[in-house]
Amino acid sequence: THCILIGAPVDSGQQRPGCLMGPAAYRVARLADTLAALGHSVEDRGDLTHGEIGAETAANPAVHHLPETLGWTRELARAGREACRAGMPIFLGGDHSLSLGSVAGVAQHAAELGRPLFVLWLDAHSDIHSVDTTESGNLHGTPLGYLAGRRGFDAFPPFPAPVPEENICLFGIRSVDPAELAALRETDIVVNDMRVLDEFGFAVPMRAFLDKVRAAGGMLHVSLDVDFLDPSVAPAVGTTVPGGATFREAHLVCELIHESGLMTSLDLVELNPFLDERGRTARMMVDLVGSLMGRKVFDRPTRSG
Ligand code: DIR
Ligand code: MN
Ligand code: MN
Ligand code: MN
Repeated sequence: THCILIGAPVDSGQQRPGCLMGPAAYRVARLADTLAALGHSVEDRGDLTHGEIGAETAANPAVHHLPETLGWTRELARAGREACRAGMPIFLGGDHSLSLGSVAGVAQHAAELGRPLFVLWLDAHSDIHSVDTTESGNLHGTPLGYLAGRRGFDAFPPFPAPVPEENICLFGIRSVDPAELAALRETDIVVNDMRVLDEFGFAVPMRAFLDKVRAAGGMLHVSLDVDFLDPSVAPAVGTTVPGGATFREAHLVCELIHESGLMTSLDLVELNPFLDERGRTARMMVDLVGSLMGRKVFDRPTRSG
């Protein structure tokens, strides 16, 4: 695979400074070498900036940094679409508001190819607020609402090709705000919350989703939020939630995704290296990318299909 690294030092989607150091931390943690060692070619396109920004405001007074977020969304959509034509974009965040743009670019590309896009959201949170419903005003809580084409995004460019609800899978969630719960209840989004994963394990629901993507001939965008992981293995994130995926569960999920051969783009988001000890979480994330891209951590035989 030709992997295209796109640094997105986005810090405007939440209020704890530090995510802007994420792309640098992934580079220091040897992401490119890890991919190259697995036989992939790697092209690092450096870091984006949010470009020129306006003075847009939102009706919801809680919302902050809207112009910056719009700037990032435009730049990421452009860069993402361009990268999709040349290989597999890996977006190095940056907080999760970067997915407003990364998925817009990927969706535009999929639409041009006439292929259905599927989105796998590995996260503690459901991120399905809109600009109107967010209580924190942190726009990192809104990308799923945008890419699903939901209302409440008048300030944003119309999403190029909204992802059908049944093509979206939430995986690992355990923190959902009331407005998000209401939103999820009116959609056909597949919700594999922690209760489901406790009961059925990680592999069964993951295989079910991947089978659906394969059957549809779909492209698969994976959005990996650091807080999908349990804080004990990935402490460097602003919004830790107890009860997340363990080291082994996370690697299992990544290996299953790799074995499916379906992933066509990837976001790595919410890493805040300033909260870490010696880059531990960055190294954990790079290790997971290794599993996503073909490394067998436990050297288990590959099960096909
Ligand atoms: C919360 C937290 N639902 C909010 N969201 C986070 O502020 O909207 N997403 N942390 O990753
Ligand atoms: Mn700022
Ligand atoms: Mn998130
Ligand atoms: Mn999260």
